[in-house]
Parts: sequence; structure tokens; C-alpha cells
Amino acid sequence: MAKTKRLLQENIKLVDIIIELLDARVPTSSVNPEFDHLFNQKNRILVLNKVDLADPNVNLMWKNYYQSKGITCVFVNSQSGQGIKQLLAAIDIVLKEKYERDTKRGLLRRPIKAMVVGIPNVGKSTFINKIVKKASTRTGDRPGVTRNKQWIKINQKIHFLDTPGILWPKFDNQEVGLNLAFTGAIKDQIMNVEELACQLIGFIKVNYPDSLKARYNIDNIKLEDYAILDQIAINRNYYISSTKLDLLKMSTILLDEFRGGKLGKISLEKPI
Ligand SMILES: Nc1nc2c(ncn2[C@@H]2O[C@H](COP(=O)(O)OP(=O)(O)O)[C@@H](O)[C@H]2O)c(=O)[nH]1
Ligand SMILES: [Mg+2]
Repeated sequence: MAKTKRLLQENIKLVDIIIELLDARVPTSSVNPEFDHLFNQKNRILVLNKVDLADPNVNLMWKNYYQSKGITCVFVNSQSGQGIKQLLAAIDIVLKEKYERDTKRGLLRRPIKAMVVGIPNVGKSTFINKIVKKASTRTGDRPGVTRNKQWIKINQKIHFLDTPGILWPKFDNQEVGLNLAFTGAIKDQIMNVEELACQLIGFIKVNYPDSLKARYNIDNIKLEDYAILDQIAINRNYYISSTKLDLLKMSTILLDEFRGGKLGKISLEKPI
């Protein structure tokens, strides 16, 4: 970890702009608190990735929140490419300011160098692949960008550092740990899977009761969390023996389905 951090600090010196990926479902929990310290002074653009999985109403709250703080943020679905165009436009604005500064200082126009950073699993690789494709088609450059050892030359104007910066999440409070476990950013082993599934049910039954009802045929949302898990397993007919429910299987499936968006668009955090 110390080595990753050192490498990151070295790379930061090479770039003009940092593109910080967060999970749109958990923008607070997917932040690394050291970001600010590491990246101070650098131009930053916030990408709220996996927008397809997050609640559109809550996305709007986050948009307003970041806007009020003067932070540029773009919502992206790195799988489909939704939002990539807006991101390139946001980079262009930073680029323009850089060109103006460079010209004033009598410097030649050099391409802008960007680096993607974020916690594991937030979508860095998927995002880089997508932006490489989009940018090369948009500018009419020949497809198939040049990759050398270090830089992906998207076009004449933008170069990306080939290796994204990995930052480890910090979870000194339980809620952050839970959110990261729900989204799959940290491994299930950290917590008992059934316990995790019950905690997720607890959140969804309060905040998105209709999702739970619709997906799992639950009538009585007022039941205790574990009783709801039982009920879902019964409805799905998951048994270990004739009388014993297979709660591990049910819990694993419930978490998978949540992560895959099968329960609908659900955000776990709102701005405070
Ligand atoms: N639904 C959805 N899944 C995404 C998105 N971006 C990435 N993923 C998925 O998230 C997982 C982790 O992505 P990856 O690019 O490997 O993350 P990295 O560890 O940050 O490089 C993969 O299963 C991706 O397919 C997105 O915008 N929406
Ligand atoms: Mg990766």
C-alpha cells in the first residue's frame, strides 16, 4: 500500500488533471480522505460512475451539492458511455484555461495529461476503455489509439496515464464499511454474508420499500430484517433440507442482485 501511494505521488507530478471516480450510489463512502491532501492544487474533475445503478433523484441532490461547492462533477455510466461526452467537454474547459496560462507564459501548447484515480472496483478500467473509444471516434482520429509504455494518446489534446491510481477506502466508521460492502467495493469476507444481507434489507425496507416488495413478493415490509430474509428464501424456495432455509444462498443472491441493479436504482447516501 505504501508503494502504491508513492507511485501515485510520483505520477501526480506528471499530470495536469485528476479525474476522480466515485461510486454514484455512495459518493461519501467511496472517497479516500487522503485525496484532498494528495491532490491539492491540481485540477480535479469528479466522475460519479455507475450512474445507471443510482437513484436519479438522489443524483440530482449530489449534483446541486457539488455545484454549491464549486466542484465540477459529471455522472457517467462507463459501461454504456453515458456522460462521457459531458466529461470530455469538462476536460476541454480545463484545457482552455491551461492553454491560456501557457500562452501567457510563452509556452507551447502541449496536450493535457490526465490521470484517473479511485478506489478498487469503482470502474477505473472500464471508464478508461470507454473514454478511449469515445474520444477517438469523436475527434475523427483513427480508431486504435497509440499506447506507449505510459500514456494513452486519446487525441492531439488529451493523453491519459495508462495506469489508474488506486486508492484504498478508509472505513473507520461502520456505516462506511457497510456501504462499501453493499456495493462490493470491499470483500464479503469482512462481514458475515447473512448479516450483511439483513443490514441491506434494513436500509431498503425504509428507503425503497417498493423495490423490495416488487422484486421479492414481500407484502409485510414491517417485519424484522431477518424475517424478511426468511420470507424471501421461502418465496424463492431455497432450502438446505425439507425444513431448513438456505439463507446463505439467499443472502448471496440478494447482494448480487442489488449490485447488479436488479432491485432498481438505489442510492445509499445523500449529501448532508
Ligand atoms: N453498472 C455499471 N457497472 C460498471 C460501471 N463501470 C464499471 N462497472 C463494473 O464494475 C466492476 C469493476 O470495474 P473495473 O473497471 O474493473 O473497476 P476498477 O477496479 O476501478 O478498475 C466491473 O464489473 C465493471 O463492469 C458502470 O458505469 N455501471
Ligand atoms: Mg482496474
